[in-house]
Amino acid sequence: MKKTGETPQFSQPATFMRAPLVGLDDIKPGMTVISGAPHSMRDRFGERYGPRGIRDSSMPIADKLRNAAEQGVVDLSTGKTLLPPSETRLVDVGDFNMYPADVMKTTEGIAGGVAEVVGRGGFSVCLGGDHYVGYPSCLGYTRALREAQPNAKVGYIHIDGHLDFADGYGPYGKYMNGTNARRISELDAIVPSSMVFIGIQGPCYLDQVEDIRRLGGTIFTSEDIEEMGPEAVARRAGELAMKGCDYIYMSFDIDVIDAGFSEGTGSVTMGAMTPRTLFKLLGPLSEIPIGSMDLVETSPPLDPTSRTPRMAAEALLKLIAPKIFDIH
Ligand SMILES: [Mn+2]
Repeated sequence: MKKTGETPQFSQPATFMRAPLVGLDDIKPGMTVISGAPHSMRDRFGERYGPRGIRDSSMPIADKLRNAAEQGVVDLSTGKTLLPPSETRLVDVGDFNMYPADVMKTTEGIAGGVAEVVGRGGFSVCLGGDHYVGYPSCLGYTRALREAQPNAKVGYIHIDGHLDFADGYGPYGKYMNGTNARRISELDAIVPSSMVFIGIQGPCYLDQVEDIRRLGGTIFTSEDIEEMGPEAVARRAGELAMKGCDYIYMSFDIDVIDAGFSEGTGSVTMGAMTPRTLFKLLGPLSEIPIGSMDLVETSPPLDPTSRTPRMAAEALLKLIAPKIFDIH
């Protein structure tokens, strides 16, 4: 983002979009704050390398923008020009404390870190890690929010190939990457009837579908997106998630994209959304009042082409562009 001198993309420590690496005390209200939660417990493994991989894959994008910074870049589909602002609105605080053999301690590491970011007025973007990370990230967000506004209500948007609404999962128990949305539904600030699931693909566990419907939540499958169009789904999801709520928390699992495009993820989906459709969905979603978010399940070791972390970086940039660029 900032001009960092003449360095090629493989040079210098990787931060997201070459954002300055800062401490928590440097966060100013309105900043977009990238953090990492390199946690993974099962499946094909490797999601713990997600934060590092996404940061790495964002470097060539940052350099492309840096080289164009004088005049900015233009999005020909919208006619809008993106210009990096004179003072950066994007920072990277590195990774939160992880305890690979103690999931509850890791939970507090992430929740405590996100609460610090949000408490200082930052828009928190926590990079996973497997999808369990979504729960502690949302826990930290609602904790800090409720400290400032004790009655704040939060809706939830879950972009994912899967529902992740199990109460427990075999030997992994209640705190793993299949129970995260359920744990979020139990938080005081969350309004379960304002939980919206987008991009669900393939067979789902019947009890999870029934539980979500019983609570009043909404599910848009990848087929719904094809039929209704991604823009319409995004707008409807924004309305549903804001119903009776002040803000939205967003949890974004990269496995919402078809495995043909991004195989580097723990639980692949076949016949799912294309990147083009996803980007059309993210445009309108970038304009709704999301309070904080996570981006999870990127597993760089499973993708020798690095397409998956690159996809994650580009998708995230699409979502946060209105916050970090001057748009004309
Ligand atoms: Mn998931």
